[in-house]
Amino acid sequence: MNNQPPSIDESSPAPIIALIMGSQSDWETMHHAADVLSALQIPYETRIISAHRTPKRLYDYVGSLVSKGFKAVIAGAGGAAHLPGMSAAITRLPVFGVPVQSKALNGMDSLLSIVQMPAGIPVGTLAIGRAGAINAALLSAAILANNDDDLAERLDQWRQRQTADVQDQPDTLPR
Ligand code: RP5
Repeated sequence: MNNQPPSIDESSPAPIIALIMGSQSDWETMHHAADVLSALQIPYETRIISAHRTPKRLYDYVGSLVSKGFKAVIAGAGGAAHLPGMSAAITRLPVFGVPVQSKALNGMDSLLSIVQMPAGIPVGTLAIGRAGAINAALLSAAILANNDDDLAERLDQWRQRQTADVQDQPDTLPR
């Protein structure tokens, strides 16, 4: 399990996915998206950006993504989770929102904050928690694969491996 943000390697290709989160505490969920992006060899960049605590960082960073060649944003946040929606307000890039499971309301607050966007500013909202983080990465990959045959091949292989890993019958449990 990758529990540390990846170190920046200047020799790696320029990032095309911005993987942002509202707090260090979100990394426990969002590293699952990072793991999938790494497995599919999609270059990404991670940032902690809070819509509430660091609004200037949000405007500066998300506002610069198009000119830097990024293709999509994955944004994870919990509670009053305004990061995905505000990111979508700032950039025309597709934004995928991951509701982080909150302590107080189990992530329902995060989910509703992210999914209930007003018409005109879309956020593609995924499931609460780990599943949402993984699927945000896979959805980003699926979109990028439309214009990248090598990535399409890697994504097909990833899906075939997943299918092959499902056993026909359950293991017997110890009684
Ligand atoms: C949100 O508040 C973050 O996205 C996080 O999920 C939540 C709690 O943040 P911390 O208090 O753990 O920094 O902004």
